[in-house]
Amino acid sequence: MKFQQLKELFDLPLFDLIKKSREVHDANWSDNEIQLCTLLSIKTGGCSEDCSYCAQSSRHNSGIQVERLMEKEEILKRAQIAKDTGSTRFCMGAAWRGVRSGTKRFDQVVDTIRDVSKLGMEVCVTLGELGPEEAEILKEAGVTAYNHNLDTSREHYPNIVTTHTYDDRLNTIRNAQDAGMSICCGGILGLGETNDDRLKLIEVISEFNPQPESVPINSLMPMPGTPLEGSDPVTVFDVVRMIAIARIAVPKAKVRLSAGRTQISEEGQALCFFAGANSIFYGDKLLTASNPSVQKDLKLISQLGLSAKQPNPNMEAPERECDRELSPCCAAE
Ligand code: SAM
Ligand code: DTB
Ligand code: SF4
Repeated sequence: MKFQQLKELFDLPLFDLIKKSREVHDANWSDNEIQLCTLLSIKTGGCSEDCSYCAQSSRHNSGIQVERLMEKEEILKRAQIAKDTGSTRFCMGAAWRGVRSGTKRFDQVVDTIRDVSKLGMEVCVTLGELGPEEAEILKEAGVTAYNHNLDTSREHYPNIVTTHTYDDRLNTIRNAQDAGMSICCGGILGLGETNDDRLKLIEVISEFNPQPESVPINSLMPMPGTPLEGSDPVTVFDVVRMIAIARIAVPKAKVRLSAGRTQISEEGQALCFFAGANSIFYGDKLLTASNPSVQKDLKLISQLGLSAKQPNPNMEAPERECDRELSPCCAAE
């Protein structure tokens, strides 16, 4: 969707915006289900990149313990626990700039993915930059979706990260899509961005072809020792508005109410679900930061008369729409 259309929606009174997003939600998601995704940091800290929100950058003194790549057996144990507690997606994150085929650590991750994918959950990974070859290998190993966030607008991005560019992020997304993986791509609120930056992010994401399979909406969790530790908190209404806009712009995506839920009341989260969120990170830890407990989330879902989504291990990436002007995917035919 174009920026101007998004802006018109954004400028509506909140209830009018939610009315529209709810209509889109009901037309596409009549099931009242919430997807539960468990995150695991399989390689924590020591990252070369300087993302100013992130506790895992080696450039900040966040005080987190740097850890080596977790062994496959430990990851499999954690994945099984996630499945047993009702998660249908297991997301493994690594604090790396990216991965290269032929390296020991990439082979180890690929071997782990092969086994995790046999457990019957959707498998998501977020490992940083990918080339075409790495993307093919990950797809073949059983990755359902690749998470790679754009986080904010192209214009604001250099104020937040200087060690890689927006185009680097877009190239990775394209490589993952070309290899046939679904894309999970969203952003963070609270990076000092303007409302226009938020809308520009949604404009870019909604114009992917195919559109992303999921759109995580994170609120900055200000991590001690990072440049953004003293940032103003994001309000729940900012989150609701962003979710509603994402729901309208990317109707078939799971819109994930992501980092920052510990700061949102249950009533606030209910409003986020009403506005179009239908997925959460589930489990008391995100990557390094905290998240509501499993018991609390299950109780909230039940109190709202919603239910946890059932597994869908065979999910395939959506087809790319053929648009010769936008994407020359079939120009050679
Ligand atoms: N290194 C990989 C990358 O950058 O894509 C994967 C891990 S990275 C931690 C994944 C995402 O977590 C970031 O793109 C950002 O959206 C989110 N994130 C990281 N730190 C956060 C924080 N303090 N608050 C909210 N979201 C955060
Ligand atoms: C996403 O959009 N949010 C998740 C996941 N994708 C990898 C990560 C949130 C990280 C929150 C801060 C932390 O735990 O360090
Ligand atoms: Fe590294 Fe990813 Fe954190 Fe950036 S967001 S510092 S790339 S782990």
